[in-house]
Order: sequence, then structure tokens, then C-alpha cells
Amino acid sequence: MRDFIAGLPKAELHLHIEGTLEPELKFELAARNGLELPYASVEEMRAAYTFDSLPSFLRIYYEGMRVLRTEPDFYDLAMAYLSKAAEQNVRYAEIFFDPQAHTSRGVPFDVVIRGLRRALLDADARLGVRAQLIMCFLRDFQAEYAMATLLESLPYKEWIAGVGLDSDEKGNPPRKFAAVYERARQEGYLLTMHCDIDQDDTVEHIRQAIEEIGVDRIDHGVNLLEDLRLVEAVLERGLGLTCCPISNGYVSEGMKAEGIRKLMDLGVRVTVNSDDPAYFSGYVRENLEALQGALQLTREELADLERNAFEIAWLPRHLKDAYL
Ligand code: ES4
Ligand code: ZN
Repeated sequence: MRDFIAGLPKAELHLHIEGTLEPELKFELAARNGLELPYASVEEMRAAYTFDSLPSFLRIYYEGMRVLRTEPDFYDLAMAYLSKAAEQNVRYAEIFFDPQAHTSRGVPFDVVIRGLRRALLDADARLGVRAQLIMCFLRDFQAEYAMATLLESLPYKEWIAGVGLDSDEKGNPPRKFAAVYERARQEGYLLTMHCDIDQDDTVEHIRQAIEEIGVDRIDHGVNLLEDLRLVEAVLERGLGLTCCPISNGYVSEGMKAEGIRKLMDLGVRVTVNSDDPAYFSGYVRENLEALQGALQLTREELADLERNAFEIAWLPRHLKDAYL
């Protein structure tokens, strides 16, 4: 089964590039940029990765990315992930990036996107991994800052497939970003957003995402099972869910494997992804292995999960068909 999972052609649709920053690269970038880290070694850094909630994770995640300063830093970050993805037979990836986590520290938007873009082009040519970028807004910042970021992205529109919404969900409902999402849609971006596991008001956030924002898919979203009308809406609209089993155990309790099973049985287009693999110790292969172990998934069911991923990918039909 391990070999089957390793060999399965995969699409990864929920991956924060800043969450792929491994301790080794963090040390390398800190040295390159003349920065001190509060840890003496890679082991010490990993040992400090203790979080049991979304806010406690986000503190370490934002602190860690301060070593990212220059265009080559962003290139190296993305290239390291894409090399790892190629090793795991990921053929296609949609990669989230958080521009405001960098512009808020004085790193220009164009430095971030040019570094990432160059890595995507090189990975396509050299590794045979296709990838696209999804720009996420930080929901714990003001909507006006998200709107300014959206406008700043417009010269690079051809390099960005869509927009997402991440960071701390508490008190930051989808509705807060209604105008930003409306403008993003007008500009031709596809729309997704996080409705993280077991947060306050997650179910209401899923409802707003579907009914008020009109998203094209939902990141996480497993709590949708708590309202059958939402299950119906997701089925009716054919919305996909990007689930992240190992991540779920860090922001709440357990992988939510039974919920994922139920969604699969209901015919919801569920996918398995890694979220922040450097922090949650597991890339997409390990996430598939973990879910398979919990649910005793068959080879056919694992293949179905990857078929779902290519089906809900933000690619034109002929490109999806080439993978299916
Ligand atoms: C995230 Cl797990 C998670 N939830 C919300 N926002 C995020 N950004 C990076 N990882
Ligand atoms: Zn995420």
C-alpha cells in the first residue's frame, strides 16, 4: 500500500508555500540575510514547534517566515517544495502564498511573486511539475488592506489563478471580505477560502462562503457535515473540498478521518493535501498514508481522491484530461 500511495500521480491543492519552509532552509536563509534565529540548531527549532490551536500555530508560522527577504529566497523556498513534490509524484500543485505576511514586513509584492513565479517556470521545465499560484488575503487584517493587495496584484494577474483567505478565523467571517471577493471575481480570479476545522462559527462561515461569497471551492470545510442544507448546497454546486488530515490534528483534535469518510460517501469531491508540511511533518504522501491507515481506504478509493483533485483543479478541461 505504501508503494501504491507513493506511485499514485497526485495533485496538491492546499499548500501554503510559507508552510513548506523547513528548519534547514530557515537557517540557510537567516545566514544569507545576516539574521539571528532564537534557536541554536535545527533540532531545537523543531522541538519548539508545539502548537495545539490555529493561533498558536500561526504565531510560529509568521515568526518563521521573517527570514524570507529577497527574490532568490522566495525562489529557493518554492523550488525546495516543488522538488519534494516531484519526489512524491505530485504532477500538479496549486500553491497558496500570503503576500501581506511579507509586504507588512517591508518586502515588496513584486519580490515575492517574481521569486515564486520563476521557481514555477523552472519546476515545469526541469521537474515536470506544473503549478499555479493562489494569492491569500490575511483575514485578521483589515479588508481595506486585502483590497489594496488585490489591486497591487493586478499587473501580475496572468500569474495568479485565484484568491483565497487564510490566517486567524476568529471574528473574521467571509462577509468581512465580500467587496474584495466581488472585485476579485470581476477581475477573473477564481475564489476559494479557508473554513478551518472546529473554529468558532465555522459552519456559519461555510454558509457565508457558499451563499454570500459564491466561492468556487472551500479549503478544509469538514464542519459542513453539521448542516445538511450545506451538504446539499455543496453537492448541487459540485464544490470541492481541500482537506488536510494531519493539519486537522494540530488546529483541533484528531484527523477528522470519519468526517472525511462521510463526505466521500455522500459524493462530495474531497481531496487530501498537506497545508503546512514543514510544521505538521507530512507532505501529501504522508497525509494519504495517514488517512488510509485511519479509514482502511482501498486503492480504488485512494485513486478516487486523486481523481477528485484533478477534477476540481483550476485547469482547463483538456489539461485535466491529460492527467486523468
Ligand atoms: C494556515 Cl492551517 C491554516 N489555517 C489558516 N491559515 C493558515 N495559513 C497557513 N496555514
Ligand atoms: Zn491552509
